[in-house]
This record gives sequence, C-alpha cells and structure tokens, in this order.
Amino acid sequence: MFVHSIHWHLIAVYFITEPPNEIELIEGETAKLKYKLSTHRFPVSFLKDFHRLTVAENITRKVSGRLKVLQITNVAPSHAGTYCMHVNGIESKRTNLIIHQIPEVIKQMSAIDRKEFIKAAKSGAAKRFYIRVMIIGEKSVGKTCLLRRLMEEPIENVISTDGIDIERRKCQVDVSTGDWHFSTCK
Ligand SMILES: Nc1nc2c(ncn2[C@@H]2O[C@H](COP(=O)(O)OP(=O)(O)OP(=O)(O)O)[C@@H](O)[C@H]2O)c(=O)[nH]1
Ligand SMILES: [Mg+2]
Repeated sequence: MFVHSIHWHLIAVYFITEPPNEIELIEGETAKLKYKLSTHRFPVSFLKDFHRLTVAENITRKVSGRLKVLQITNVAPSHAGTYCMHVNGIESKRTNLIIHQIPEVIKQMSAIDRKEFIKAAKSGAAKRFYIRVMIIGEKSVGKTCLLRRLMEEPIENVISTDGIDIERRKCQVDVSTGDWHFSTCK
C-alpha cells in the first residue's frame, strides 16, 4: 500500500538587507542597490518608476544566492528615479536614486580633473597645492625652451631672457602618484 503525502512548503520571503531610502550620486559614478533575502528560491525582478527594468549595457543584475545586486555603472541623469525589487509578489522598500549632473565644462576636462571635481563636490572642499619650480642654468643653455617644451608650447621666437623671468603657468601634480601632468592643465 502506498501512501502519497504532499507537503506544502510555505516559504516566507524577508528582506534582510535593503538599500537605503535615498542614494545620491554624481554623474559617472556606479550605483549599487544591494538586497539580501531570507531565501533564494524565488526569481526576482527590479523595477524603476514602477516599470520592470530591462538589462542594458550598463545595467546589470548580479544574483548570488540570497544576495541580489542591481548595478548601474556610469550613471546619467536618466537613471534617476525610484527603484525597488519584486520577489514572490512582495515589494522591497523604495530607493530614490538622485543623480547630480556634472557641468558641461567639467565633462570636457581631463579624467584627473573630473575625479578631483567629484571628490570636491562630495566633500565640499578640495586641497590645492602650489609648487614653485626654479630652472637655473648658464646663459643660453635652453632654460626657457625647457619650460616651453614641458608645457607643450612652441619654442620658436624664444628670445634671451633678461635677468630673471618669473612665469606663472599651471601644471598638475597628482599627489597620490607623484605624476606630473603638464599638457592637461593650461
Ligand atoms: N640644439 C639644441 N638647441 C636648443 C635646445 N633647447 C634650446 N636650444 C636653443 O638654445 C638657445 C637658447 O635657448 P633658451 O631657451 O633661450 O635658453 P636660456 O637658457 O633660456 O637662455 P637665457 O635666457 O639667455 O639664459 C636657443 O637658440 C634655442 O633654440 C636643445 O634642446 N637643443
Ligand atoms: Mg631664457
């Protein structure tokens, strides 16, 4: 005699970790919305402004067991909105993604300047270092030409310097790497 027994497993889904109610980013940064569930048994979907999110080049879902991450790289103002996750008919908390635009003039700057801008915009302050460089040498050895070449300027029409010449030029030094960047900062 066979006894058939059917067990119904009612699995409740809990959100153990959810992203904060608000995430503020600056254009170009990466958004990561992390959700951890009590179970991995149900498929999940992400919603933006109440519409199901489709995977795009810079929008990826990373699912690893109970951990589900929605990642948006290189965020743009169009990514701003309300995000949430759906699982087994349950909706997570909503997260408002706020994207601050970078001014056009900053976008055209070098990668180092943009990085510096983002850092300054987040902290509200930027450290600026001033460096004084003296080029000393005998007459006509090429001091003025050296300076011009470093600044990627033409060396035609260089005339002999009368005594001391004090020139104010801008150049950048990445204090974290010690690299000098002459051409990016005129
Ligand atoms: N062959 C060669 N000539 C150079 C070089 N750099 C500069 N010169 C020439 O050297 C001459 C002097 O260059 P400057 O840059 O004016 O030299 P300086 O040391 O500033 O000279 P003063 O200001 O008169 O002391 C110019 O005729 C340049 O064209 C180089 O790398 N090679
Ligand atoms: Mg000179």
